Amino acid sequence: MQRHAPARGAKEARRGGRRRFLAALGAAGLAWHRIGAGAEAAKTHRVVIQGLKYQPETLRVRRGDTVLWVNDDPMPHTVTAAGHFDSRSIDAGKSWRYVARRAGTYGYVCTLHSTMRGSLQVE
Ligand SMILES: [Cu+2]
Repeated sequence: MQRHAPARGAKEARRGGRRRFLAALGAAGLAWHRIGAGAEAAKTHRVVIQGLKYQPETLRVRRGDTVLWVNDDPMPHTVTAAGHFDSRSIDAGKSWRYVARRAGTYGYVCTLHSTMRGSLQVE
């Protein structure tokens, strides 16, 4: 039993250290949030689907940003870049979000309406 006392002490010390580490991490996170509020913070971009068109047709985002396609048409559409991303059917009034993780230019189409084309540029 006596052997457990120092062990518990060490464990508590470790726990204390961990608490301090987490507190430091929290402070750093807050600082980062403040600095990043302008240029670096991930953004959400909106593309409205209306009148059989993606608006805007071409969108440029940064890696980590989210793109939200909102279907304002009375029929379903898709956002499909073969081999990269595919919303599948987005019903009227619904939306689909995609987090752009890889840099590149991705042309996409609506598989239900061949005239609908858009482009997502990820930097
Ligand atoms: Cu469509």
